[in-house]
Amino acid sequence: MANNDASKGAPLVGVIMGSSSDWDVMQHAVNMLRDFGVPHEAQVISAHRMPDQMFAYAESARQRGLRAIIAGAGGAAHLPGMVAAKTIVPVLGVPVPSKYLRGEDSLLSIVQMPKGVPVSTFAIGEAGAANAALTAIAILAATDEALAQRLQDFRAKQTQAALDMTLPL
Ligand code: RP5
Repeated sequence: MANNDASKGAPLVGVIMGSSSDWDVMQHAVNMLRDFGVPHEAQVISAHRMPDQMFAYAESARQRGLRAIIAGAGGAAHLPGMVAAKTIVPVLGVPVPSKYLRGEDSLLSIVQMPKGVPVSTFAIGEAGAANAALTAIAILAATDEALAQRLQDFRAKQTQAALDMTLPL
């Protein structure tokens, strides 16, 4: 079941993940999109447990107006690659930490796409999820000046925070 941020119109970014257990990580993407006021949707789509729904989601994504898909998965993380195989909407892959290999398996599963069907791959865990959202925002900002300004302001705030840092000398 999709959770839409419906107050802001039709979703421009889809956030999908292989399990509700991925939410701890993937919420960082959703929170970032919400902070920037980007219309988005979020839902569980498991590549190996709901392959038909995964294909339907990917096949309809462009027509529904999605401009980017953030896909998070752990372990043998085939969700981002299989979604990318079925749509030309940019897919941003987030490796979710796994129980035994701590996400190195997820990272390699997502990043090693064969030539021709790219998945832009991010860091393992919450930094990756947040940065995937920032990249989706940057994609949208190319044609949305107000959003571009909010992204510039976000960067400026980070710069100021770093400038204000002191060391306990
Ligand atoms: C993957 O398997 C999911 O993306 C998740 O990271 C992992 C474990 O899923 P659950 O067993 O917690 O549902 O499909």
